[in-house]
Amino acid sequence: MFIDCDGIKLNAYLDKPADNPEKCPLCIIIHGFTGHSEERHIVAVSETLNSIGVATLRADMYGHGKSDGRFEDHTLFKWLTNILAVVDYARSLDFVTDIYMAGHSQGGLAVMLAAAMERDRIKAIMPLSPAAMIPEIARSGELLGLKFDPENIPEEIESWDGRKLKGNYCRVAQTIHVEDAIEKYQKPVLIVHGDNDEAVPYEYSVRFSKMYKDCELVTIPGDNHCYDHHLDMVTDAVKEFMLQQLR
Ligand code: FER
Repeated sequence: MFIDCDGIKLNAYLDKPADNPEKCPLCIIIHGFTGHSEERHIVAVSETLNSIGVATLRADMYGHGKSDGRFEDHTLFKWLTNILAVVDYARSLDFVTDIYMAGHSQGGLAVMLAAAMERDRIKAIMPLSPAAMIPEIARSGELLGLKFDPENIPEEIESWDGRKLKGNYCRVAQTIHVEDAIEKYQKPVLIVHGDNDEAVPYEYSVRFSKMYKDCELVTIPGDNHCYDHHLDMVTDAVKEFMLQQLR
């Protein structure tokens, strides 16, 4: 299934709870940088939500998974425009009651930013190991562990997997102020983060979680960026938080 975003086709997966209720809430789920909607941790979160009566809408973002666009051309602005289109699509579905959002890493950051824009429509959010430090490190002249002059942005940055990322990614990231988005979104937030994360340091979630008005931080002890050790603890945290919201 595809969701149109101004002529860009976004590959998406809509999954309803097994008993196929007439009406139910829906949670949008967004993958991370270089990721996609069929990753193990994304599917696990989706299946957990389906098991407690919540439909899910997993969408591949611009330049990722089976969506249109080239990886090297993706920016946070494009992802945010994508998420606005995904929310509009979710709102157009007759069976949907309340809408929630979850996102992993760069998808977690994108969800934090989009939730501020859609604060009247999104009932709660779950940023998982959110890469919320990207804008500030981009301003200081660092991305993907590579250092550069923040006033003379390189044409290209090489990603972990050897793929190139254009400088526009950095130009966009430098303009974003996560603190403003955090202040704007005053509804419930669950942040989940492994304290041995090799890609996004856990300490950022300690800091950002304190800035939200209503945020719970669940720490996954010893776990890494994609929860290779305790994915069950991640899905338990998601389940418990969502059951609280549904009460
Ligand atoms: C970075 C650190 C983490 C970065 C991106 C990420 C583009 C995103 C990780 C993810 O989404 O899994 O420096 O720069």
